[in-house]
Amino acid sequence: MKVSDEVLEALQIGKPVVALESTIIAHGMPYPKNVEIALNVEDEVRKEGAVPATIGVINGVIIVGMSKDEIEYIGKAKNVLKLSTREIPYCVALKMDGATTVSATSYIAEIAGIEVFATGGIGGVHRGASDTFDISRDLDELSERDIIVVSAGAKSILDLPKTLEYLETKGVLVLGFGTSEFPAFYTRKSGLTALRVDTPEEIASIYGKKQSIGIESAILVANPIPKKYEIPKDVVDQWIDEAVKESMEKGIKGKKLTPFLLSKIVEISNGKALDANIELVENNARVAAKIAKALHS
Ligand code: PSU
Ligand code: MN
Repeated sequence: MKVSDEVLEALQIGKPVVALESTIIAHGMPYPKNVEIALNVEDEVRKEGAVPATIGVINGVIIVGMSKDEIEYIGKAKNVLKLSTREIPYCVALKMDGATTVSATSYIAEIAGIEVFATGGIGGVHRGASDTFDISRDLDELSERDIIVVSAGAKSILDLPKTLEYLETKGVLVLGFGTSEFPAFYTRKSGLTALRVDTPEEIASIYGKKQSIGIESAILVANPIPKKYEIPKDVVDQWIDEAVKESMEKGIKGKKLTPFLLSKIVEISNGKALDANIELVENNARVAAKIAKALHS
């Protein structure tokens, strides 16, 4: 594992660090916008006084704190594996390139000693999971990692009620940042609930208590997209229903399903979904940096 000098130094002197994933770069958004966004997200973390650590695998080396060139490479390269935790050893042993999902990023971040991780949306229980068994590794991984993950909730490409039930079963605490409603990515509304918190300090305090009580699962901070960038729920529902319908018609399954749906939604929305995605990821990065700072104060 290669930890960048900047991240290593920050961890050693107790400066706040925020982990960032690379699947969002390699499989979540189109090139070259993906690279531009990844670098902007890092800037947002820095502006808040924390150090970004984008995580991924290049030529079999796990990198914590990718450089600009490495981010450009992973955003552009073909044949980048989409890594959930179980595929990390395959990618490393065969010296391949890999982008880390929420599960793999959480695993590597915990080993590196990073406590806060910002992403866009987490994986979850897919619609139709009672037939397909398609439940993202993200959820089980979160139940085993001692980390705070900030996301804008989850997209309704998933079955959101089942996703929240599964998180409860697995013992993952779900906090709503400034809201008692679990947000649904492009839209602040889902009709589902989360426990409300209002400040990064409250989240830091809950994390500290969780550790001293000895509970080892993650805390999922659901941070709604800022109101001015929100897309009305009925509009989002139409895009997603259309994308899900096409995935079923084409028989898209397994690892390919989430990337297919993400790119389909961008296409159907004429890029509006991508603009909203950028805003919410940056917003999550800022909140994650604030939480990381609160942990160190
Ligand atoms: N959901 C999104 N955006 C994403 C992902 C999910 O709205 O970029 C990515 C994340 O990296 C997440 C992964 O960890 O997809 C989940 O993939 P799967 O459903 O195959 O487990
Ligand atoms: Mn899956």
